Amino acid sequence: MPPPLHHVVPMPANVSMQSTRWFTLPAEAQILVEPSTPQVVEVAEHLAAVLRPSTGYALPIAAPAAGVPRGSVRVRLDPSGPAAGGDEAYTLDITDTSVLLVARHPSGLFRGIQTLRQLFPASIEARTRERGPWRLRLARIEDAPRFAWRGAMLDVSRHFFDVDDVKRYIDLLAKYKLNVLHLHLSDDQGWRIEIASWPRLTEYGSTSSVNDERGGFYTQAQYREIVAYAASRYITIVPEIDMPGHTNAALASYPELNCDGVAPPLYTGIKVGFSTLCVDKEITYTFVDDVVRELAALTPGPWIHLGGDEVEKLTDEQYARFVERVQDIVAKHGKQMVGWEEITKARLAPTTLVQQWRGGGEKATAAAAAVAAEAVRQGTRLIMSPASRVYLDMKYDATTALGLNWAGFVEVRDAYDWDPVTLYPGIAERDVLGVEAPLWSETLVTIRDVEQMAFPRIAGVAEIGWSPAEWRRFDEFRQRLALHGPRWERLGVHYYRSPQVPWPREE
Ligand code: TNX
Repeated sequence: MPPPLHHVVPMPANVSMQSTRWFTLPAEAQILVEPSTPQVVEVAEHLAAVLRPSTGYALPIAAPAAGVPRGSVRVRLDPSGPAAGGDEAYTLDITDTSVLLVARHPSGLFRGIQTLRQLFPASIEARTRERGPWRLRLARIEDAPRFAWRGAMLDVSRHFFDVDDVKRYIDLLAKYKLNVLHLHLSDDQGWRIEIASWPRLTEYGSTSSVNDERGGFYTQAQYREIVAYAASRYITIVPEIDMPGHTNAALASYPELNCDGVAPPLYTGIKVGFSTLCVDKEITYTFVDDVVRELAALTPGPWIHLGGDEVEKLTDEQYARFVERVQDIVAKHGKQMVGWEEITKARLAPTTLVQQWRGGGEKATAAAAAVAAEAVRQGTRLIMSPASRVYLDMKYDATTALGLNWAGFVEVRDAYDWDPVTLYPGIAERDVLGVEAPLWSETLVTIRDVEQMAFPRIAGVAEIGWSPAEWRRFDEFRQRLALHGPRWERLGVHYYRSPQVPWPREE
């Protein structure tokens, strides 16, 4: 029997008790932090920030005094708590008199408050005072993620999204317990991160975008701000500098990176595969070393993504040698490399991660399976992003205005109804580090466009990453998902009203 919690996405791993009785949040409720360390208080503040505007309650954050006042919400860090499930595991006990959230690590507390907010009525998400009553069904939830990497990728190169847009996306990802945001920071159409040792990358290479609609870049200070914002939501930023292909913006900025020493013009189209760094010149490796060194210094997370996709201008041998050299550069700067699946043509370190992206549906599945098998043979772990399942830039159906369709249409069911381990033969649970939903922005100009493509599909991807495979059924999921429509409306999220989901008319 699947856990019968009808609102929560992703579905919790284990709901060991559920009653028809209610806990009611009283107006004088407190949020008790145990202990009152800065990280626990920060999580409690996140919870208070959700609950205060809609309830109108003061919800002071306090250290527990003698006894637990009725109606308290207790947020407790307990390093001796259950070890199973890793740092993000938590338990949530809702009794008639209190709510108790326990985790070994603050990230578990943060994941737990996402569950708690979803257990309240949708109007809890409003930023205006709402009526209540603010009730929760009595329950005991023991929850932990299936996969360690539950990611989303945002392409800020084809069109640029500013710091506030990225923060908004981070907030939306956090609600669904995603824990990785991969930023695609460079491509043919624009370079988006300040690199002090190569200033023309942004002075010149950031000024273009697809159709010249939206260029720009992050200063290093702005990038740090994004990293810190994500970290406070227990989301790791994985920066990507795509190479050796997808580099026109860099090649246009520095003639010496080109084999013929001539800088091409900036590029505003959407074709792929035509550009490459000059892999036989030493300056190319000086360039990569500088970029990786600066990026590694700005990035606390363990990973640097170096792309590696869709290179048409090199032989396999040239390509493999390049990948092996840049893999060493990433290691030298203390990070682990991530690359798109093409990097399996090279000899990979066991710590390198391979992001599988082609196939997923009928098309090209044999080739995708072969790549996945090669990654496993080399002892590297996989991040699964099969295009015909989780490319959020694919149109939902023939009527979708935004997006592309080279991998087919991707409706809510397609994005949900597959499994990262069984999609291709010969892959075991331990070979898969997780799942990630890329959002390429050739056709997306505003954050509204991004939301329209991401929601609701990304909630399904989040569930694939978090919830036990054995309970997942699309027919049940779509009922639960439907209840998130009213939440997104409260939050001003532009989402696609898929005909596959039984959206409620009014709450
Ligand atoms: C393929 S996926 C690409 C991107 C495009 C995307 C559009 C991958 C590694 N490369 O360059 O933006 O398709 O869907």
